[in-house]
Amino acid sequence: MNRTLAIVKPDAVASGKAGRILAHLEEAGFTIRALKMTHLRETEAGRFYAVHRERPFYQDLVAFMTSGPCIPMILERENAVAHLRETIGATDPAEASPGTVRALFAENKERNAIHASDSDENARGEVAFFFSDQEVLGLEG
Ligand code: 3AN
Repeated sequence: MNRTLAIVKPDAVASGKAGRILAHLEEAGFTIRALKMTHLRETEAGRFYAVHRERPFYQDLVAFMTSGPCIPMILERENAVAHLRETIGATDPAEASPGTVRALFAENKERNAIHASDSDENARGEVAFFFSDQEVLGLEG
């Protein structure tokens, strides 16, 4: 078993899709091990998406991610990172496979309902971004 980080993004929270997305993730075999609702500040969203700083969509992405509350969570299942990427679908919902979270719930390439870590290393960093050592250690039981 291993873990990854997902975020239900502000578009999905604002349009009342968070519950359906969580149900979809559970039906895909993920266990929700930790979850919170938070409203990112500009500096936090900028830090989270620092790898995209030079991209033309960066300012809009930061504005979107700070536009309302989002729901970061730690998800567990075997091969968690790869399975979650498969479960959420392509960045652009128009290209996402039928039945994926983005095909079902995303509005467009930017307002695309959900984030998922893209490697084990990034998953560890992103878990640490949103959850304290105490919250994560508490999971070890
Ligand atoms: P993914 O979320 O599928 O890993 P990334 O890491 O390439 O995609 O992009 C991070 C986020 O930046 C996306 N979830 C999306 O919200 C936004 N984004 C990516 N590409 C574009 C684009 N061409 N136009 C607008 N927003 C984009």
